[in-house]
Amino acid sequence: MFEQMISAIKEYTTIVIHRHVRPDPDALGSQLGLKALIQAAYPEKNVYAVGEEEVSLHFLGRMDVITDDVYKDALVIVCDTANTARISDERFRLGARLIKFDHHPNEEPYGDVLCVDTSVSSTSELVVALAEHMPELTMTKEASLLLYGGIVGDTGRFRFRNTTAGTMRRTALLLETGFDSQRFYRRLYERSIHMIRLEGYVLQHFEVIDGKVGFMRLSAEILKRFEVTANESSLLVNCFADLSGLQVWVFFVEEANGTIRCRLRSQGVVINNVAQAYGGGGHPVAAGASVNSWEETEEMVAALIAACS
Ligand SMILES: [Mn+2]
Repeated sequence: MFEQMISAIKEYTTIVIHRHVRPDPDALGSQLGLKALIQAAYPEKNVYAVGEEEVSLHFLGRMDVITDDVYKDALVIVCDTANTARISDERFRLGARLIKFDHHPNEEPYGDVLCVDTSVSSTSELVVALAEHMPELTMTKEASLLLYGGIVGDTGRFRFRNTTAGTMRRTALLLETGFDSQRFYRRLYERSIHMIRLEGYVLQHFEVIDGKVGFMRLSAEILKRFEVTANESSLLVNCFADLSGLQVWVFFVEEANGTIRCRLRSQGVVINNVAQAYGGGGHPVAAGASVNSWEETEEMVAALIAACS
């Protein structure tokens, strides 16, 4: 399955690598890891990584800024992106040849060459598999950290079902380069003291009804006191999810414009219908809506209690 991709990498002098919008560690890890491997093997080639920047993941690497004419006679590889609508930087169409390189179900088979394998944990793992089939690509410390980051991200630190024996074997190849995995974890999980203090506050003050329905209300005043923005506080939505017996929970955050953002989560009970009743939506077990008053948040909690009974 890698043959066409391998010959394309050998053939083209200019290679532009894309990935999906709002990148996660796997999108950036596979994109920048693949770039590092190709560049190390072929110093004479021009290899670029493009797309919008994600500030919280800057430590993984930064994007290249290129002009449209670079795409002329270029090979374009799109990592970790199931459908064209999610590709960051729509110039991916300007190249001479397009490769889809991904691990998601192949819903939209775009491109001239499709290199899609749903059996791997992540696109970063797929990059390691590619390197196993292409002796020219020797694993480097730099690429290892990036690819390890992607695998860690998509497997939830080797906890999710997608972690296979193959994942562990390929991860071992990365660890053998001796890169600093501790430094990586430190950067990935480091947070400001404001966020840690706010988490302490949330853990002290969230409420639980019948042991099943949890909720937290964060007013603009509290956010101001802890010096955390409404957006940043959304990272705490799962901070009490492991509570024994908890079935559904909702995180209410007052935004700068006075509306209250409601983030609903569930261990299995369908809750997106509750979000829909307030003009929101989402997945069956992770949904969101916005309301205009704290009274409405009480109604929403009542609706969640009803959904659990
Ligand atoms: Mn992925």
